Amino acid sequence: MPASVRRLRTTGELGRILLSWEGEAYRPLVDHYAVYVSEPGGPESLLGKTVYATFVHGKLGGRARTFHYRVVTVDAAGDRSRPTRAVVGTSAESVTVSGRPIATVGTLDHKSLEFALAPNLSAQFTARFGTGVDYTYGVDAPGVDWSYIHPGPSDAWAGRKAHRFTFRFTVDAVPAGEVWLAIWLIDTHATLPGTAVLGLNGTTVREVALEKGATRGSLEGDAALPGSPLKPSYVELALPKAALVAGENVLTIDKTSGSWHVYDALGVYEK
Ligand SMILES: [Ca+2]
Repeated sequence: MPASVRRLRTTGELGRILLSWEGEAYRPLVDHYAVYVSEPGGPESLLGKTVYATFVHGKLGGRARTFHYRVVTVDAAGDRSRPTRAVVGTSAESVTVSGRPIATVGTLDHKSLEFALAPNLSAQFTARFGTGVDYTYGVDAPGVDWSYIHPGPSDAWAGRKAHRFTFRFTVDAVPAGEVWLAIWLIDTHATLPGTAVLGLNGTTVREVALEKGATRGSLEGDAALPGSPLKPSYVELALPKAALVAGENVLTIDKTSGSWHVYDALGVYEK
């Protein structure tokens, strides 16, 4: 019987729980690790198999969710170890759940389908959005005025330049609480996810390095489908209150390096 893995650990992040463990890969020769999952009090099922000592339980959505995990080692002969003791993991709660929406575009559903040109008409981007996206909350429509795909300077099909997406929203007064930005993506380029510079009313907020995706979101728009290869990722951060104004606020997203990313939704929230 192969040995059970040791030190199974979980790390809760936004929309996902990371698992890692230590195992002896060669004594005996391990074929794969089988990861089992259950919700508290619920039945256990096979979550996935991996040859690595890490596993990502993803696409969990914005709510904080708790799961129990156990790992079984399966060797080359097909023999199975005893399962590890169950380890608990909890994903982080999104500001899209804990906060009050001020202005949003799109729906948080792991799909790009509500946006213009979705799911695969990137070839029309230059004709439709060659000067970038300029979207006013409450006036414009996601299916017409917000492109599903945001190209970067590495994209020959979009002119090899930095493209700006502008999101305008109006508040009667600067909110009392913290104001957060949430950008949910269904996918990015696998090797060149690139960086985006976020700005608010002309002030640079931050440069964000996007996570590597699967290079499929330019062609298909539903990461919620079972077995979808898409790799969603999330950016959530506090906006500087001093840069906010009563009246119209102008948020800008400049894709300054790398290739494209594809949106699931974007929003500004009071936390
Ligand atoms: Ca969506």
